[in-house]
Amino acid sequence: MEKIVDTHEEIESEVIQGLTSPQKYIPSKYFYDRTGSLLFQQIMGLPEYYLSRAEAEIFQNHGENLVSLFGNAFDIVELGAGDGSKTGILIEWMLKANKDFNYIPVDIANDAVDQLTSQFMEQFPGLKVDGLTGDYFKMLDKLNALGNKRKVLFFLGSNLGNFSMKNSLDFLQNINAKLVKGDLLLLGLDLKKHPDIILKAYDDREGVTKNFNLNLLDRMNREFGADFKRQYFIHYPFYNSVNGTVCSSLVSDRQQTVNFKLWGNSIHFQAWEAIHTEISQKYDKHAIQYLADKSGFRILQDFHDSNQYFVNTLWIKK
Ligand code: AVI
Repeated sequence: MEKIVDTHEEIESEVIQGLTSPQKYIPSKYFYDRTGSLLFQQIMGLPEYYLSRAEAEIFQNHGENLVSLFGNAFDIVELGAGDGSKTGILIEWMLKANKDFNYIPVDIANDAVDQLTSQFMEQFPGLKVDGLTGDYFKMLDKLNALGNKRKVLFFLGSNLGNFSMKNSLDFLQNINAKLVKGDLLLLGLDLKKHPDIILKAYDDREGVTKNFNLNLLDRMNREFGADFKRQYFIHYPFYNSVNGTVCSSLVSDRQQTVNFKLWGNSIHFQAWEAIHTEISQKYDKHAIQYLADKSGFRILQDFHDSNQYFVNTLWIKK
């Protein structure tokens, strides 16, 4: 398994840059240390977090039809594979249909890739799994080395939604540039729906999402010797129904100074100043068509769950 992980210095400089900018932020990819990945797995099972269930339902009900569009021989590259629970459903459909394929999971979380690789090798004997750990952008460069079978890229779970619209477009164009005509991209995207349903998915009753957000501060304490006090920060997600964006932040409930021992510097917070931590974009069909058009893909087919909460959209490189 190949690993191209961010170095401690890279993480530190990105975090410092974020916390010293006029509007403080921490990039959302830093959610996924060991604790954060476990918390995200818990989020996926929450009653309010409908996204994972909707996507699993799509794969159960439409998986046979969906994998029939992949052809007979291909490599599956899954970006942000996580715990692979939904992908397993598609793998079953592909094995049932006797497809000739390798599975290459890519994730920023090292543990997730290790665990997924051993889990899938046990669950699907004979399946060829070859995991990669690292930042998606760095990993895209590895695609060319995979050989000349058709590539089918998976980017599921509305992971694209954690990028701004501009970064999403850059990312999709970047993917497109690494593929050849006829390669496929399967995206899982969360759709616009009643704003209350969306907001609850990011503000669950048990407080797991709150812990997931606050774990960013614990991570700073663990890795950079910072002294964030999580009880002085409020988990604050809100949904903007105009642009379809859930914006999550941590709001300082008082004036305070946080010291970073390893970095030898401090960050000052005014009362009610926030750290922006994540956006989770919700889409409609016009936005999806726009992204496909602008990044050099054609939409082959869309698959929805019975509530029309979520879409798996299969694109082909033009
Ligand atoms: C991974 N990603 C698609 C999740 C989302 O819905 O934006 C991360 C998440 N953040 C809070 N809850 C889940």
